[in-house]
Amino acid sequence: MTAYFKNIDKIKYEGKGSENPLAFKYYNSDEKIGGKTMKEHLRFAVAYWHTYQGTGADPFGPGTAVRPWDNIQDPMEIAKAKVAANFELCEKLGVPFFCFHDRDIAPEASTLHETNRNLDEIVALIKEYMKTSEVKLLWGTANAFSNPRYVHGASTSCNANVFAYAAAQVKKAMEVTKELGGQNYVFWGGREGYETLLNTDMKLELDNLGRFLQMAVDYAKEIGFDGQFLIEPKPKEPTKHQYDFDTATVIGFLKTHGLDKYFKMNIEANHATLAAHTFQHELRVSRINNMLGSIDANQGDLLLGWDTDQFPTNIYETTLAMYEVLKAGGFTSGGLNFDAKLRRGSFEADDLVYAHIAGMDAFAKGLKIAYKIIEDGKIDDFIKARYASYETGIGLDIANGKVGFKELEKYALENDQIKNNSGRQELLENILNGYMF
Ligand code: XLS
Ligand code: CA
Ligand code: CA
Repeated sequence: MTAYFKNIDKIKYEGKGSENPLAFKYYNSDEKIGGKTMKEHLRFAVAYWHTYQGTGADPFGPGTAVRPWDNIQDPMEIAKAKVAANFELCEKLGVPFFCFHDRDIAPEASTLHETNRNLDEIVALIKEYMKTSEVKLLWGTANAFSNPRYVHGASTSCNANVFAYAAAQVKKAMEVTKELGGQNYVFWGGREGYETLLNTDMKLELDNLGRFLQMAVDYAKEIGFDGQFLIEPKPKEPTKHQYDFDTATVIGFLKTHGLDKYFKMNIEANHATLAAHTFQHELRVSRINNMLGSIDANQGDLLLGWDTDQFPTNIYETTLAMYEVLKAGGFTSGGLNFDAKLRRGSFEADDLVYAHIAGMDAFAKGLKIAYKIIEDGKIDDFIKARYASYETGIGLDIANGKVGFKELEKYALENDQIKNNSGRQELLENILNGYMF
């Protein structure tokens, strides 16, 4: 069998002191943290699109990536090489899952019929690999945004034929995800948004998006797909106004359309940044609504206003993310998918390995610190004490819905000399630093 990552052996855990760049310093898959192994906690996944489709092209120049399948011409043979490369990479990294868009794994042909045939052929090949490999599919999705037919969106297009085409594509992508044992199915609203209201019927577009998602729910029931449906919020890019702006917007939309019980969130760090939220904020909003499903583990650049999709290396971010995941009770069907791409200057195939090691170590370290923060309880105790006024007396009555404005006016007239306590933000930031270093 051809090896695509020839210079790479299986990546092992060597611990913090190791100077081997091809070893984990923190990710020790079998190490137990609070009763679960790191592998079970973190559920890493490789993202097919950036890892095998990414070329490093940008608006100023073509791709720079040098890849082992560069000398293959036939698109289907390239697709097959990428399947082999995917299983090899996941196994060498010890990454238990991968994720894909339909068009990442098989090339689009000139008719939908032929495109589906290409997909079936590659899915059969992936199934063959899965017979002998432990690598599984975390989630599948449909790319209903790249092809020019989606210029005005997919389910929110002004053109009903495009709505129908997108439905056919998502139907097939769901079938394929089921066939490969995918544990989730993701909806990211590619071009579901608008550029200007001068040409947009916003109400119709949003209603159509709701109808489309309802059709997906109905079809999942019909075929017995029991994976979790996930929605991935993003505020802008590619359209100026994306309908799935952020978690709060998406939850409101799902509730309006009676769909909230069928969906959880797939939170991407870089999308949180674009929405002017922190990654932790998006995870917290999901968690308190019991909708934290999965994570697209990357990071953005605070100095740039676009989706840089960098590999996650910021330990503060990974720590606070894992704090939310642990507080949510851990992942069930979800995981940490590296929706991240190499910088254009990191063009060698081996850079894919270094990048994943960096991301895996950053989340492993984050997990350990987050676990310590929760176990130690200083921060949680502080928060609990800060809201203690709601545990007795008038606060408890407010929380239990026992009082209204009249009772509260009576209380306030008798208790109008207010005393507040400090929020102690700097103290808490220093306590966090104490856990970090
Ligand atoms: C794009 C999104 C996309 C989704 C899957 O910004 O991150 O890649 O994760 O369609
Ligand atoms: Ca993503
Ligand atoms: Ca992104």
